[in-house]
Amino acid sequence: MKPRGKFITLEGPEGSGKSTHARLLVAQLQAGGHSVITTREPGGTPVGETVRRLLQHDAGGEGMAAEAELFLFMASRAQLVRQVIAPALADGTCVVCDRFADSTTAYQGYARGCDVEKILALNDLATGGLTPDLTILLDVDVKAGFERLRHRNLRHGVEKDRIERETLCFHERVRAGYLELARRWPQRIRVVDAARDEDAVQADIWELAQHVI
Ligand code: T5A
Repeated sequence: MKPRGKFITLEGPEGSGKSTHARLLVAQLQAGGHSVITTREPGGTPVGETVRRLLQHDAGGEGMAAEAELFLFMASRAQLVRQVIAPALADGTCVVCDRFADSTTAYQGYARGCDVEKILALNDLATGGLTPDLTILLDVDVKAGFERLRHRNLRHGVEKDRIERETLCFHERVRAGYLELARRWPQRIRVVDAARDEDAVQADIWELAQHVI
């Protein structure tokens, strides 16, 4: 039987560089001869991508109750784990995921105000108990992250989505919530200073990844 693949997640506030560094990490793993796939949350499956549209840009998502939002993220996650992540890991493939369960605890828990301990229990149900081997928390000042997003969105001609439009205070609570999670699970969640240039950030990520693969 093949050894189980490793599961690495990237987390952090808006514009911290998760997608950029997920791509770079996958390229490094592939160059090292590892079998690896990448996916994202919300999304990564037909169910998840449909949920993503409702959560982010679809006018039908405006005015959504906090609990409805919470369960939509959980629904996307439950499908992604069963359809994509668990089968890949069982096949010996590494999985790099752009956001996972900690996002819900940070955004819907610490920032939105849903009960954090209940969210942890719901995450356990949605993931079937699957926990990442390593979570990279890309920590960046909220305003600096939004400045990066502004430039990126201008280049691509896209508007802020529903959650990006939340207040600065909301996003400060997201960042503080993530740092609280890193204090709670210091072995799994490793904080990387994402205010630095891409090469410096990626070097730290690669060093951390090598400890688990
Ligand atoms: N959400 C998600 C919840 O509320 N609950 C949940 O449970 C989950 C799963 C998802 C939204 O959903 C919320 C959180 C989010 O609001 P999304 O579109 O997937 O939204 O976007 P995010 O995951 O938030 O990603 P962002 O769009 O914020 O950006 P990234 O991926 O963090 O950043 P990236 O890589 O696109 O980089 C942004 C720009 O910065 C540059 C890049 O080139 C790019 O232009 N950059 C750097 N510049 C300088 N130095 C560096 N080190 C840089 N790294 C990247």
